[in-house]
Amino acid sequence: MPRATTPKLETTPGRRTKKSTKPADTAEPAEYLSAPGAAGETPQSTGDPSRTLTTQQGHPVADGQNSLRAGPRGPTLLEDFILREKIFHFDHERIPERVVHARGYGAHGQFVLNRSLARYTTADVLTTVGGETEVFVRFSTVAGRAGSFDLARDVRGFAVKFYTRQGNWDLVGNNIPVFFIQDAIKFPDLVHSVKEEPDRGFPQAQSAHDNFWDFASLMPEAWHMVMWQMSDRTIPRSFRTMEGFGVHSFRLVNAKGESHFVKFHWKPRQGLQSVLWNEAVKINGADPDFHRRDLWEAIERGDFPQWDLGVQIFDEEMADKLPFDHLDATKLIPEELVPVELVGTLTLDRNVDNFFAETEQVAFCTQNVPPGIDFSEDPLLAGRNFSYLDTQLKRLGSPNFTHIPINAPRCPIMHFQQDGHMAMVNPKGRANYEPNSWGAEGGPRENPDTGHRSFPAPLEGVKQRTRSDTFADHYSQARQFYISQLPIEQKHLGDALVFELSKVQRPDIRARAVSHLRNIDEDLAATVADGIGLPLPDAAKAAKPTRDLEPSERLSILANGPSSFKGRKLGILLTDGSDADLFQALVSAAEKAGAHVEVIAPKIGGVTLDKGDRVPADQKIDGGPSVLYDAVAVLPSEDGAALLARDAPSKDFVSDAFAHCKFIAHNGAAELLFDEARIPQQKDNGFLLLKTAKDAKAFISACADLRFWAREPTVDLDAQDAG
Ligand code: HDE
Repeated sequence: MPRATTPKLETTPGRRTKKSTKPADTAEPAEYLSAPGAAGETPQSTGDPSRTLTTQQGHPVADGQNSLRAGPRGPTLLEDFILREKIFHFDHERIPERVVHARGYGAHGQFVLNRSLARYTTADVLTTVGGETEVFVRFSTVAGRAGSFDLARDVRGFAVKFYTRQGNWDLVGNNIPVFFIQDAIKFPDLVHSVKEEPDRGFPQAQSAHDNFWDFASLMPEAWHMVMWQMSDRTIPRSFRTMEGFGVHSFRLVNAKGESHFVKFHWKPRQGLQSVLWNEAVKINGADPDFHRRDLWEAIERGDFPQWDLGVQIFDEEMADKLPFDHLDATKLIPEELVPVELVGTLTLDRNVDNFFAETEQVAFCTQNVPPGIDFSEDPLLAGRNFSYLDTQLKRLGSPNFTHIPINAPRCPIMHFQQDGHMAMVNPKGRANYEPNSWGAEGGPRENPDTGHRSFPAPLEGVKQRTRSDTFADHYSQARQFYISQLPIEQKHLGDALVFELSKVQRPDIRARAVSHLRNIDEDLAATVADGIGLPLPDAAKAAKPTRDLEPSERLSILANGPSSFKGRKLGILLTDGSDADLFQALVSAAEKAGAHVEVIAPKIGGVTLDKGDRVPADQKIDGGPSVLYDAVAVLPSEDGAALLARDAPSKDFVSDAFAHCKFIAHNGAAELLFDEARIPQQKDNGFLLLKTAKDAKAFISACADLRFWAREPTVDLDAQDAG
């Protein structure tokens, strides 16, 4: 009798901290060789009644391999309810993917408050110090479909659902603190322009096409965000190395009913880090799931990512003094003007049990705020508060989407709403209305002391369709962002604009885009015009002249990087006969620094080191290109190097690591491979020759800088042109 392979049906997902990546039961190949069902055999049967396969209605299934037929070669019978139920359910497996942010990845964790904000708010989640609040976080890209690749140049969503004791709080943010548009009425146009062009259905997950740049070049308000989008912020190394921002101003309301404005920030303890564009393009081919795999693996190995929640709190008086309108979502408040105070820590420590049930069905709504948190009059936020609830009905198909476990509040829920599709939790008792006179049996009542009260902001005005004059400075903060970047980051930003505009077919759109850059930075405009071979156009007409704001260090990625190699991945290329001592020294130095090591070898079965030890490989060379690693070590034996020097993927491995400014540890034998890959004989300081265990330690400490940027001007055509 063959061993069982039937998966166990779990109705309640259990909490797990550490999971094996191997299936619980692994079928022996021999099981698949026997023809299932021949002569009435039931090859998957276990004999264990508690593991019996059933239909959705609970009927035990005797044979799940063969449909009911009139004779072995006759027609299939309509009577086969097991077949029909299975196909019926399969036909309806998909729900509409999100219109934006379709591709995402989620994880569970907790938020712990370290500092009370009771002075400003009554929200329990922000006032109970030491209080632990369960959270679910979903990271996403915006433009691509659910099956697109992770390293698109795109904004990342950073949506957090806090299951607080006063109801769910959804902080639905991005990894960029500003947005493209000021008014919700432009959102469908923005999204249509960046998505696939409607006639041809491409390009997928890319802003590098005519429609996006046509729209952006006609929307001066978009150009602050365009600067962020063209920076390396949109090609993060990992979800773990991104900041998050609530973007809008919200209100905090305290027990006295006083209101302060607040902007929310997430600061990654892992430090900020991005990849290079040329690397991103290659990662998409090598591992389209690069970001989701990274998060999954980090959590599985217990390297739990953490972010600090920061708040910028300011009152109406301060708001009036700011040199721009905080209700305009295309503006940020520089941290030099209003400091970010860190008040709590988010830790992601549990992967999902089921991607669909949790990551796909999670329904964030910006309107979900507990008492003590309220909205500002940001016109974009008002539109969002309508849109998110509306879209959940379309996606999840029922107003009862809060009954789905991932969306259900963890605090008591008492109301008189009832019925509808898939109603799982219905009110008990006779009273389904209020007020009623059924006394204690009559269900819940409102509570003026603890219930949500909107801040009574005095409002007045003429009903009109208009944009405030205080929203009219479109370029000053775009310039501030650009001048806050380090030179290498400014170069990447210019390269990105040249890349994107070179994919635009209409020269007039390219020129109109560059006309905005002249209002941001003349050097940048000249570099980009030159990069796309265009005479410098006139500057775009500005609603308000650009002002010179002070640079802000917090806007740079490189100025806010990590201080160690912790949480990063080192790829070690080995062959048969590689030096066992050097390999061991490198592995222990990396692990001591909290880094993760993968072995890349000519065969997945692994290699035999010089002392006879067998080391299994994590990747075969062509499945583990160097773009998947933060730093690499190339340690072949003499014979192994001769072999690799003839192999194209091995040459790509080292030439890409070189071109992407990675730190490269190597032994003497690797020189042959470097020569064949045309790496200059004169090695820069990003190369470290490993001779002893001590050298391994020095290499890992050098890797804390993540990249050897001084190399970039020597390997990049655009930089050489500019120079
Ligand atoms: Fe969204 N946005 N958005 N958005 N957004 C959605 O909601 C919308 C905006 C953001 O992981 C949709 O459930 C409008 C800003 C994230 O499930 C939809 C406007 C910011 C996610 C929607 C905006 C965001 C969404 C699509 C302009 C950063 C993914 C499916 C008024 C602060 C959440 C869904 C997740 C998702 C509408 C602008 C972030 C259609 C109308 C600004 C992170 O409702």
